[in-house]
Amino acid sequence: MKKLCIGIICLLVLCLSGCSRGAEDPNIQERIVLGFSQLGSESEWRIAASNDIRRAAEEADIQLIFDNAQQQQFNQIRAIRSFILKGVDVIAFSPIVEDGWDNILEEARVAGIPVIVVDRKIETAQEDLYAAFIGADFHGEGVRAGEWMVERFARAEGPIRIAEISGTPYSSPTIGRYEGLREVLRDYPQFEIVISHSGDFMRSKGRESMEFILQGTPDIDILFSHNDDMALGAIEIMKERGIRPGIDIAVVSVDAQASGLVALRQGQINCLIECSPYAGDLLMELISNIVNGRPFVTYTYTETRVFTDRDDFYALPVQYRLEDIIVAARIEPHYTMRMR
Ligand code: GYE
Repeated sequence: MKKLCIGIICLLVLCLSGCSRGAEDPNIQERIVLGFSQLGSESEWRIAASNDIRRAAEEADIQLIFDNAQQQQFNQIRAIRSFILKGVDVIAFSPIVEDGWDNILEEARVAGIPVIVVDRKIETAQEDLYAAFIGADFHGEGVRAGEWMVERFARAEGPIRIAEISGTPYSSPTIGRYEGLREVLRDYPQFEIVISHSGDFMRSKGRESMEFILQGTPDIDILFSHNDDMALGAIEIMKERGIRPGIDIAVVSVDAQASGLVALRQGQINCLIECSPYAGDLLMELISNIVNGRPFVTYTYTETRVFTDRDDFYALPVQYRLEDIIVAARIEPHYTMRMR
């Protein structure tokens, strides 16, 4: 009993001294608490993005409360509300669709919690409902896809028939990529977008979309897929039907994740527009600036490169580690030896 009492007293003393130290000494920073609402885990890109945020938070010593909304906007709203109730220092989220965020963001504002929009954009009449945005230029990605088509098919006789597998309806990457492509092709009437079907950014639905496209739309020259996963699903269907992806139908896709790069290497994808999921470090830096009252950049766009089947595979940027690509392609180890 005596030992227990001493133990409790020691614990109390420790607690009190810890609390007062933190409160009195301005040099001792409490850990920043970040509530992050991820929209789901639909694609290789998304998994890379979630992992990158976890890694970056740990390295920046930021406490992360991570929620996966499983592709449902109401789950995201519920998660953001729970972050507000917990009194986190900052909230970040990747919105599944563009609209419908005003009310919950107003709740965050009332609670005095800054919000950062990551990856996808939102549509709001009140831009000041969020502090900053980090993500890619989706419209620019669509433009680059169109530019590649124009260049590669420069000498082809029209009509050049394009099938599009788009991403999640009403999401900003879908809208941006859709519009960017059309903006370029407007000046080249020999290109015709003959069908556009949503595959929701998922491989399984990419398969379904391609099946649907092939059933009713003959003579496709180019497939434009809004992400790699759907392109890979579509490629499976093409092969099952005896169509050679990358030869009979040119394939252009966005993301340039490991399995996409493998398909590019294998000649099944002809052009990949990069969309980087690695925004974790930028996000943590932004958070630290915002929470500590330092100046910060309100709109940050990640870089976009274009990789084509005519590029040197070994000249890939450092973040695409050869090991990851090999794992994604399930290439036998002896093949690894021959690659370099
Ligand atoms: O292209 C796709 C993912 O929002 C940029 O979402 C992201 C997109 C990405 O599911 O693969």
